[in-house]
Amino acid sequence: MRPVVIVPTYNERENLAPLVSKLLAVDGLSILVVDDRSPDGTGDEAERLRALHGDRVTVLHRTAARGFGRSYIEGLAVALESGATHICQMDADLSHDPADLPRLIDATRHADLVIGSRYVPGGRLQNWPLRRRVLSRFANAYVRAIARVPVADCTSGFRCWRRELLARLPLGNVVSDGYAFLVEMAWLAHRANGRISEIPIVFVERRLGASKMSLRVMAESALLPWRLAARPRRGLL
Ligand SMILES: Nc1nc2c(ncn2[C@@H]2O[C@H](COP(=O)(O)OP(=O)(O)OP(=O)(O)O)[C@@H](O)[C@H]2O)c(=O)[nH]1
Ligand SMILES: [Mg+2]
Repeated sequence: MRPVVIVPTYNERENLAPLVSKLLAVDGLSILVVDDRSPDGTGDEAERLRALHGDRVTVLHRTAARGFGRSYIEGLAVALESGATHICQMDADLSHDPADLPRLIDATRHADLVIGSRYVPGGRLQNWPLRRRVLSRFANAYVRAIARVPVADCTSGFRCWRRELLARLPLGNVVSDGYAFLVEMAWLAHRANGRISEIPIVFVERRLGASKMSLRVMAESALLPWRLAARPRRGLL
């Protein structure tokens, strides 16, 4: 087994070292940081950690237009190319607990995509303001109703893929970038008849750094389910 975790970063300088040290405690896990030329020097910090920890840490410095989804598309290609058997995704801001990764990876024994979910029994949100809770709940209900993705938490960025499913998705056709990227990937997994399962996680609000949530991100998320619902079956999968 060769698991890799992809961590996109934009201005996460203070979060990266504690995150990487917790990830290194997960047996056999490799770490791929995808930084978008963060102005706060996260890229340099990632290089420092790579030098310190050697071949378990890889850093991708993007130069094209910045984007959460764009970063993942590049990271997923690199991870597949490297021969990873299990490809995990998580945020850098310590909202996702690295200690949950073995559970996520293990659950791929019975699924092609495992989602760390805040909205299945046992899942929870910690320290999220009411405004974010309502928005997130609404977003999930909206996506399920329109795009028909059978997932309780389709905007969760804590995931583990079996490489076989990921390798047959048309990653080059993915159109979205923010939260919508996570929805689009879950939708693709479902359309490809992938087995999707959710396991409960506790999501903790970031303590350091700033959120990248914006009006543009929300507008894109509002539009995407309609685009997915209208997407013809032929040609894309
Ligand atoms: N490479 C890259 N990473 C990004 C970009 N935008 C966000 N990220 C990273 O994606 C992850 C999730 O972004 P967050 O800002 O934490 O978004 P969020 O979790 O919805 O917001 P908060 O709950 O407020 O933290 C974090 O690791 C960010 O650093 C980007 O444009 N490029
Ligand atoms: Mg966050």
